[in-house]
Amino acid sequence: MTPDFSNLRLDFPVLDQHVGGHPLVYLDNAATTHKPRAVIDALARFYERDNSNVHRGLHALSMRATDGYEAARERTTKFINASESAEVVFTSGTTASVNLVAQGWGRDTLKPGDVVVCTEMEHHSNMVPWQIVCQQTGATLRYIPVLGENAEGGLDMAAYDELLLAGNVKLVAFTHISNTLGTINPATEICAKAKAAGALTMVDGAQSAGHENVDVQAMGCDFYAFSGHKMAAPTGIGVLYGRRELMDVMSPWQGGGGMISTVEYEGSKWKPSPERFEAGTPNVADAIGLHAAMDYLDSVGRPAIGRHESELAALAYDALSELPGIRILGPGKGQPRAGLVSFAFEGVHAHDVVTFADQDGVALRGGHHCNQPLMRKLGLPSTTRASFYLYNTPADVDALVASMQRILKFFGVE
Ligand code: 7TS
Repeated sequence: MTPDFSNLRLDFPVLDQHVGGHPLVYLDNAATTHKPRAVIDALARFYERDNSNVHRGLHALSMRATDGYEAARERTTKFINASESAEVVFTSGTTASVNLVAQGWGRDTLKPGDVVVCTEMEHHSNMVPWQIVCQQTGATLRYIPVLGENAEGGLDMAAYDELLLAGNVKLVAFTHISNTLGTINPATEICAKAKAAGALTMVDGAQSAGHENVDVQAMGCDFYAFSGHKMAAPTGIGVLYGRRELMDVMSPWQGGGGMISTVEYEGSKWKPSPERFEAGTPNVADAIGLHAAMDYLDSVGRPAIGRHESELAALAYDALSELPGIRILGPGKGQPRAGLVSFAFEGVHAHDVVTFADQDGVALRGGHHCNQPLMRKLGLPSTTRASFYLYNTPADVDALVASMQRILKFFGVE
C-alpha cells in the first residue's frame, strides 16, 4: 500500500511554522532533514529516564543506557543488512566515517605507486580525507570524470575501466547519490568492478541511506558511511559499516577510554571492532534517536520514500525547465534522478535566489555544496538547490516554482 505522504508533515513539529508570513516550505533536506515527533520523544525519554554512561556501570541506569545503545547498533545492522553488529561503528557522521577509514586503513596500507580512485562528483568529505592520506603516504589520487556540460551523463564508466586496467588501484571511494547533481550512481557495478581489480570500495551513503533500501552485502561494498541527521535522526550521530575482516585488522583512529583491552605505560592493546573505533564516551542519546528514526522511516517504507522524492524532483525539473535562462545540472528529463534539483539562472547569483526565496518561506540552499572542483569544471560559481524528503508535497514544488518566477521578474529576466 502506498503511504499517504500528504499527512506526514504533521509528524514533524518544526514544519508547523511560518517564515516571512508564509507557511514554511523546507527544501534543504540534502543539507539536513527534520526530525519526527517519534525521534524527539525517544531523545526526551532517554534524558528523562535512562541518561547514563555506557559499558562501564553496573547500576540500573547505566545498564539501560548500554542496552539502548547496543540495540541501536543491532537496528543499524539490520537497516543496512550488515552481517553482524561488529561491522557497525557509530561515528559523528559521514565525514568522521570517511576520515576513520582514510586514517585507520589508508595510512597503514597505502604506499607510493598505489592509487586511490574518487569521482569528480564527490562531496569534499569523500575527497579531502583521501587527498590528506595520499599526501601522507605518497599514493596517487585519480578521478572518474563526469560526462556532459551539465554532468547529465553521469560517471564515465569507460574511463573507470581504464583507471582500473592501469593497475595499482587499492580503493575506489564514491558517492552513492550526488548531493549536487541528484545522480544515482551504479553502486553495485562500481563495487563489482573494483573487486575484480583487487581494490576495496568506500561508499558515501550520506544521500542514500534514509532514502532507499540499502543492502551493503548485495551492493558488495567494503565500507559504507552515512549521517543520521540526513535521515530524520539527530545531528552528531553517524555510521561506518566495514566488512569484519577489514575492521579486525584496521588501526584505531583515535585512542582513549573504551577502545582498549589492556593499557601499560609502554603501550596498549585494542579491543576488536566496534569498540576499537569508539574511543571516549559515545553519543548514546543520538544513537537511540537514530534507532527511532530507522523505525519511523521503515514504518513509511524506504522504497516508497525514494519514489516520492524522485517524483517531486521530476515535477520540479519539468516546471523549472520552462523558466528563462535556467541551467539544470545532473540527469536530463525522464532520466533516473534522486530527490533534488540543482540549477543556475543566467545573471542571477544563487545567494540572491536563496535570500529572495526565504522571503516566500521557501528554504533552499545556494553555493558550491561542498563540490568546488565540480563547480569549477562546469563553469559555475554556485547553484541553487531544492532537495526533497518524505514530508514534501507537490504543493511545495508549486511554491518553489512561484517563488522562482517572482525572483526572475524582480531581476528583469524574461
Ligand atoms: N557526503 C555527501 C554526499 C553529502 O551530501 C554530505 C553533506 C556529506 C558527505 C557530509 O556529511 P556530514 O553529515 O558528515 O556533514 N552534504 C551537505 C549538503 O549537501 N549541504 O550541506 C551538507
